[in-house]
Amino acid sequence: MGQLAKQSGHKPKIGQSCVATTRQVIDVNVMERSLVIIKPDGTVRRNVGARVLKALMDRGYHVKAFKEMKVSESLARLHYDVHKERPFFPWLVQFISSAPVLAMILEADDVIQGVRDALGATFVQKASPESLRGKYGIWAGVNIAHASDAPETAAVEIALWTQEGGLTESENADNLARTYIDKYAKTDVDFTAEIRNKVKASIETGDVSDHVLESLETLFGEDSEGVLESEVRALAQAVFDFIREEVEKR
Ligand code: RTP
Ligand code: MG
Repeated sequence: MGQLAKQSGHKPKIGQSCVATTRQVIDVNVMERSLVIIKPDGTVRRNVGARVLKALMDRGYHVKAFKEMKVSESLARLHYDVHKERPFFPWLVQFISSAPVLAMILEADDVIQGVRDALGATFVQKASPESLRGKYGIWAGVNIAHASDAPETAAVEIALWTQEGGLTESENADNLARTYIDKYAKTDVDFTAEIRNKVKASIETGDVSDHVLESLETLFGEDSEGVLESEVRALAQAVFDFIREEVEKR
């Protein structure tokens, strides 16, 4: 928001101009921003994460901040505070903090709805096959990415991840994201179908043996350059715990 508009407390809509008392017209043509997180199931699988990032950048979004980071339990709890009464909240905190994520601020007109459209429906089995969750998501809420859902939540999330997550705006962020894509989107390694089949079959047959956990560790570890083994294991464990909860519900 323009400086004067900020000082006066007046909140013009995005794209409006604001007439100051001095009759000087201040441009408040600020572009919309969204906080986007490529979740651990995307980040650990390097080629998949890089392809999701590329698909978003190919839509013309500017990357204003970019950071690969581990999410602390406290940041996870604050980020998903809106869901704190839901039964899946403890699992969600475990999942998002299991292994590194890619946190970023994207900027463009209509970026909030645009990213959500690109991701597709929340639950992977309901996401259209062309959407990013439809292409790369694993199952249900193991769904590749988070994206802000409204300008107000975007502002709160950006402030939270800046203050508690150390996400900082930088002139270099767009370049960092492009370097990441160049580094990791080189291969065609994609075990989405294998991981999905494993999860689906385990839920359907009620198989929660150690063998399933070991397979998930192997599959998540196939393309995980630079990710610690303990982080790959923690991600596999989060997905395995999701399977166990689904089996218990049946
Ligand atoms: P996100 O916040 O991650 O962008 O996803 P969203 O807006 O599409 O969905 P939301 O309702 O905000 O849910 C946040 C995340 O919680 C997990 N979830 N699990 N087991 C369940 O019933 C359930 N419901 C939601 C998903 O990981 C979802 O992305
Ligand atoms: Mg949400």
